[in-house]
Amino acid sequence: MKAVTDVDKVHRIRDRLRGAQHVVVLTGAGISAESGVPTFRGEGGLWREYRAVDLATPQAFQRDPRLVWEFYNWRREVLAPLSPNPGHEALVRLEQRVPRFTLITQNIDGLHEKAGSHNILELHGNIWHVRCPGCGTVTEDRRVLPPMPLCAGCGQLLRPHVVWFGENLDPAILTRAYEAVQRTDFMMIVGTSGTVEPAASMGMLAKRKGAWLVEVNLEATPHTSFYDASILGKSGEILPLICEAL
Ligand code: BV8
Ligand code: ZN
Repeated sequence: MKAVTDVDKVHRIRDRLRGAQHVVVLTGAGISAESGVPTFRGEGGLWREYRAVDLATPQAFQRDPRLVWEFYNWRREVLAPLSPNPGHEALVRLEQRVPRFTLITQNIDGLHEKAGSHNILELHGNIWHVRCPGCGTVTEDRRVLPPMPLCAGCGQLLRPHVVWFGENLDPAILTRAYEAVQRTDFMMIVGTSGTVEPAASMGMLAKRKGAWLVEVNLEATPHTSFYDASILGKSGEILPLICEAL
């Protein structure tokens, strides 16, 4: 069992959670790690000799769309058989037990939806969705895609419907995320290294607006010292402890 201090911390967090009116949870790649999904900056962040961040850009797609599609098709293949873990499932229960709940995720793996969460804001898109730059259509397509998938409508090369580095987030989704972050009275930040903007600054924005902040991560992050509580450990173990007996 975790050190006594962590048990006290869990109780303290639970007490806060009981009185919360609008809970916001922000998740990153760490919450999916126990499902077998490689994180972005951990050892899993590598594919062949490439760093994920170097392939997740419009420039990389412009330069070598076949390589970028190979990268995303590999990730879809890795993700397809994977299931949500107890961390995802604990957030589904939490959503049912608090007056208002908003789940903001940086993940594109679709595991929160697969677990049964409802009010999800996918800041960086979804790897199971493809978009045609020509006719703008976005479709969900879970099939194994060809090396260079083309739009059935206009024949243009499709792209993954995800937000690449240097691209703007969907304004509607970002607006809803900021509305939730500025209204929340309890925000939990789970499994993110806090390095990618604009998600990385959302915790501090909530804090400035008076929310109570807790971080769940294997390690400290650049923002840990500003939050009200931090529990170090696996989200698949800690979230069920926090969310049970509410
Ligand atoms: C934007 C989709 C306006 C794709 C992703 C210079 C030029 C251009 C832009 C910038 C620039 N400088 C800064 C920027 C802004 C840039 C940015 O922040 N760059 C960073 C790298 C410095 N941001 C953007 O470009 C964003 N757009 O700002 O638009 C704009 C426009 C033009 C110019 C300027 C600004 C768009 C960012 C979205 C990028 N797309 N994903 C894809 O996935 O293929 S981001 C990608 O990183 C994933 O979504 C991932 O979720 C996300 C963040 O990483 P984390 O989730 O935190 O994952 P990470 O591996 O880092 O950490 C995992 C954590 O979990 C660790 O802390 C670990 O300890 C913990 N953990 C592990 N296991 C567990 C665990 N915790 C608990 N339990 C466990 N079991
Ligand atoms: Zn098209």
